[in-house]
Amino acid sequence: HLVNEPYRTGYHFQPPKNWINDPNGPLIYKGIYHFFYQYNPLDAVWGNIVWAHSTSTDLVNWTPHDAAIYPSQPSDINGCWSGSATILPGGKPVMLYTGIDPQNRQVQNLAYPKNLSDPFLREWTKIPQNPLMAPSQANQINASSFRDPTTAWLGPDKKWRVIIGGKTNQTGEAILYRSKDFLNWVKAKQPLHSAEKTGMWECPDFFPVSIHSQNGLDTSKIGPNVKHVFKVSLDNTRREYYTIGTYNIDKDIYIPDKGSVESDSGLRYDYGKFYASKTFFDSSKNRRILWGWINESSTVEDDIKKGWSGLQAIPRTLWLDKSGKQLVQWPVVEIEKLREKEVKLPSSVLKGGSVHEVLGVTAAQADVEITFGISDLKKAEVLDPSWTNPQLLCSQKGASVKGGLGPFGLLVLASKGLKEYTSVFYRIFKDHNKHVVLLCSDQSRSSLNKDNDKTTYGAFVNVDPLHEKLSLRSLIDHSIVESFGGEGKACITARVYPTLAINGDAHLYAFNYGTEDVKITGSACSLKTAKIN
Ligand code: DQQ
Repeated sequence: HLVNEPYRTGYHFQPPKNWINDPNGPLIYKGIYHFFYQYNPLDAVWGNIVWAHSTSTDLVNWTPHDAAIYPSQPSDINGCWSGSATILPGGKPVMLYTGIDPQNRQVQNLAYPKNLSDPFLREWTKIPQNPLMAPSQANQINASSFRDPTTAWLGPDKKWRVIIGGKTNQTGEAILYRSKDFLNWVKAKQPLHSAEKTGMWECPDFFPVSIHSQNGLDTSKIGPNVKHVFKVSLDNTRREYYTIGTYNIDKDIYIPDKGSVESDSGLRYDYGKFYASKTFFDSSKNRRILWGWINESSTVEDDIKKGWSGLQAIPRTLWLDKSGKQLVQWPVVEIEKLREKEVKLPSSVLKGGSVHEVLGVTAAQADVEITFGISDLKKAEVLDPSWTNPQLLCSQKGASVKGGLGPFGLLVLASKGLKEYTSVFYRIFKDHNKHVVLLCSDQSRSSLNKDNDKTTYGAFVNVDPLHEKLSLRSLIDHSIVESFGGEGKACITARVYPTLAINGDAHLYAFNYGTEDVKITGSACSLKTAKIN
C-alpha cells in the first residue's frame, strides 16, 4: 500500500479510481462470476453512469473488462442505471436495466450477450424494441420513480414476472410486470407489494429461501418448503429493510409475516453502511450471495482529492435462520483463501477494565473472530423499556461508558496509545427473565480528522448468551470494518479514516470495559491482498 493512499482496500472490490455505486446484474456463467456496477468513468462523484464489468473465478480476485452497458440508444442516452440478470432456459443470461431516456424518464431496457461462447460475456447487445416498459398516463407510473428491475422469475403459468421499484405519493411500491416471451411486458393491476409512508423503493429484491436448509434456491422456486424475502432500499433514509413472508402465486402478491415491516423496527441486512444491495443464486455452489454498496463517510472534497469513492462489501452467503424469523449472513468462504499467519488467542479471561493487544497480525488487513464466554449474567444492566432503538443506545453508551456486562469486544484500526480506534463491542442487558444482546460499532474515535461522518451504529442480536455461543467476526481492511455478530445474525459495516492507525501503525486489541470478567477464545488472521481490477 502506498503511504499516500492509506484508505484503499486490500481485498474489497473497487476499481482503480473514480466513483462506484450499486452492484448490478451479478451472475455466474460457465463457472465464471460476473459483477457489474454503477460507475462514473470520469470522476469521483456520481454522474455519467455506465455499467462497469469485472469477472472472477473465486469472488475474491477480479479481472476488469470494458464497460458492458453504456448510453447508446435513445432509451438509455441519459444513463444506464441499476438492473439485474435473469438466466433464461438453456442457461442464457439477459439483463433488464433502467435507462434514462431523452425526456429524462426512467424506462426499462433489455440487453443480452453478443457472443455466448465468450465466457467473459464482454459485449452486450441492446434490442431494438427498447424500452420494454415505460411510464405513461395510462399506466399511472411516475416517470421519475420507476427503476431498478429485479431478477425475473417464472411462474407455474409459464409467465415471467419482474418487479420494478416505484412510488405513488409517499407509498413505496414493487410494480409488477408479466411476460410470456420476455419481450412484451404487461403491468399487473396490483403491485407485488407496497407500504405507505416509505417513499421511493429503490433496488427491490425478491427471492425464495429454504425453510430447512442453508442452501440457496433458484429465484423461480416456489413450494411448501420455501419462504420468500422482500428487500427494499429506502431513498428517504438510505437504509435497507427486508421482510420474510409468503408469496401468494395465485394473487401474485407478497405478504410479509406478522410484525415484519419496512421501517424503523424492521430487519436490515446491515445496521451500518450498506445500500442498493442485490442477491443472485450461485448454481455452482447452491448458495444465494448478497452484494452491497458501501459509500464513503468522508467529505466529497476528500473523495475528489483521493480520486475515488465507494466500495463493495465482501459478498455474503445468506440463508434463513432456523427461527424462520430472520436471515443469517456470512462472508463467502472463498475469502478465507486470503488468510495467512493465523494467531490463536489462548483461551483466557479478559478482566473487567482491561485491554489486551492481539500481536502478530497485520491489523490494517485482517479477519478476526472471537467468542466471548459469560458465566454470570447477574451483573447485566437492567434494560430500560424506553431503550428500543439500538443505534441510539450505542451512541449514548459508547465504548468508554462502563457497564456491568460489557462493553467488551475489539478495538480495530487502533493507534498505539489509542488516540484513534474504532470499537466493535457487545453489551448485555437484563430484561425481566431474558437477556438482550446489543452489538455496537462506535466510530466516534476512529480518526483525528474531524470532517468525517463518525455516526455510531447498533443492532440487537438475537442470541441467548446463557445457552448459545456469543461471537464476533470483523473483516478489517484499511478504511472499512465489516462486523458479524451472533454468527451472522446482525451485521454492521463502517467506514473509517484513521490518520495514525494506518498500514503498519494499525493495532488490534480485545477489550473489556465492563465490571465483570469475560472469557475469550478465538483467532486473528492477516489477509493477503487480493488481485482486484
Ligand atoms: N442508484 C441508481 C438507481 C438506483 C440508485 C443510479 C440507488 O438506479 O435507484 O445510479 O443507489
